[in-house]
Amino acid sequence: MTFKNKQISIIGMARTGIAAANYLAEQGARVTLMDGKPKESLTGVLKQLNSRVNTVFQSSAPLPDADLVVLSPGVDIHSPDLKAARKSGTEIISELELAYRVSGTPIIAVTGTNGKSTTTSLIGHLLEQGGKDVRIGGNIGVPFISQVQDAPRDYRVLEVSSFQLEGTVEFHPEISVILNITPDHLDRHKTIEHYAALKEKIAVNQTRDDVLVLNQADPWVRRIAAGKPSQKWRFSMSGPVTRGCYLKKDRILFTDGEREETICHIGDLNRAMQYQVENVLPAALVARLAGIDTAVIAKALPAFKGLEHRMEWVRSINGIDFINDSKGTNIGALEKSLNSFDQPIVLIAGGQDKGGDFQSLKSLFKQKVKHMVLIGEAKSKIQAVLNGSFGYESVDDMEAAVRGAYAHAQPGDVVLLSPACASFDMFRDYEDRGRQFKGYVQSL
Ligand code: UMA
Repeated sequence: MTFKNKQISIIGMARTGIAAANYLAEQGARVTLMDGKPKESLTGVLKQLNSRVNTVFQSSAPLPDADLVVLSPGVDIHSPDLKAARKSGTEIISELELAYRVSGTPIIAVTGTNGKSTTTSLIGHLLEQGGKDVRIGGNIGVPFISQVQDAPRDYRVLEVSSFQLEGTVEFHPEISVILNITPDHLDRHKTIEHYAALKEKIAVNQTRDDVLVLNQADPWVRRIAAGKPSQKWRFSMSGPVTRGCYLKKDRILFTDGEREETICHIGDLNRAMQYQVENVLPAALVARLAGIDTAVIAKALPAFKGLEHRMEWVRSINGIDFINDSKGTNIGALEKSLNSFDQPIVLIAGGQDKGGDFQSLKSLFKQKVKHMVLIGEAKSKIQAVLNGSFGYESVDDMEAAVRGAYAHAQPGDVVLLSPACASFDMFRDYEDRGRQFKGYVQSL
């Protein structure tokens, strides 16, 4: 694929747009990078750009004579700004598609509503421990296009989001993993059907030579897999699979349909990962399918400590465990987190509402949560659901949330920050929220 002298418009002047612009400029394309924001709020960007990249501010509309338009994940492919380009027949693709077209190395791609980053990182870790040469990238924070000139010998392991899949055409992983599909990003995708259809794009170009790893328990994932020609391998937390990885009491097992192997026991895993076995199963399965021996996987798993802000154990005080799950920004994430504990939970939740249906969690709250501390703009929405059915309080900042939660916890309880909401109403981002939580917990 040659980009020399092609007129290419790239929308979104952040991590992805910068990396795509620099790559294409190096390939000899005539690149224009644009952003809806004013220049004053993007001054840091200019220093990072190849001098041949032209910039346009306060506009997300591609140039009228563009040969190709490349979108950052944050740009909606249905934006009115793209109408003219679409009408004139100009190709519009995501950065994921662009990078795929020039990459060449076999791809393992992971999508799903929750657990993508952890599973992607764990697959990378297991493959590396098994002696494979891999690069980890994508939605996890490293734009794929920034890695294409550094080709690993064996695999690229990519986390891919619905935003990135929206603009794919030929994207074709050798191994695709779909973890789960529950409502998220409906402010952009509108319906769960449309959201699921975008997740499905991870598997649509796969052939019978490729592998699709899927969650046996998830109805949306099962629906996507039906009728696909790829080789299906399954994982399950509840009951055996014909071939794949599953949990039997406290053992993680692999079966190829004929022989069964014990990979490890849950107790062998790092504490944070014991709450995230649902991500360990697909990661171990992918590693096995990539040719890593069970003994190597068993040895490598305990060393993986999980990701910051994802069921991260912070500290124990008087037998009360404090867990930071700030990366849990939707209802599905909170549901999984609550279900990970047998102990009573004091829950800190709330923030910027993403249209989640808290009503669906009401019975789980009653079953698992002894007290709730509500923060952020979604407070009143959650209060309306709780409707006085059990104890809760409303606070204005993280320090008060941590103190309020601690005051209601007893030895043997868990204090869990799992907001089920975005963070932007009170914090810079979910990382800032998680770090503030950890800071106040450490100062108790
Ligand atoms: N912009 C426009 N016009 C628009 C929309 C946005 O100009 O119509 C501009 C904004 O003004 C801003 C820029 O686009 O300056 C932002 O682009 P971006 O949001 O794509 O930001 P990046 O830094 O490139 O980050 C993206 C992913 N962001 C999103 O999906 C929103 C990052 O995922 C990803 O890590 C990164 O690429 C590298 O691949 C973040 C995320 O929240 C973590 N992802 C969602 C999730 O995980 O749930 C999908």
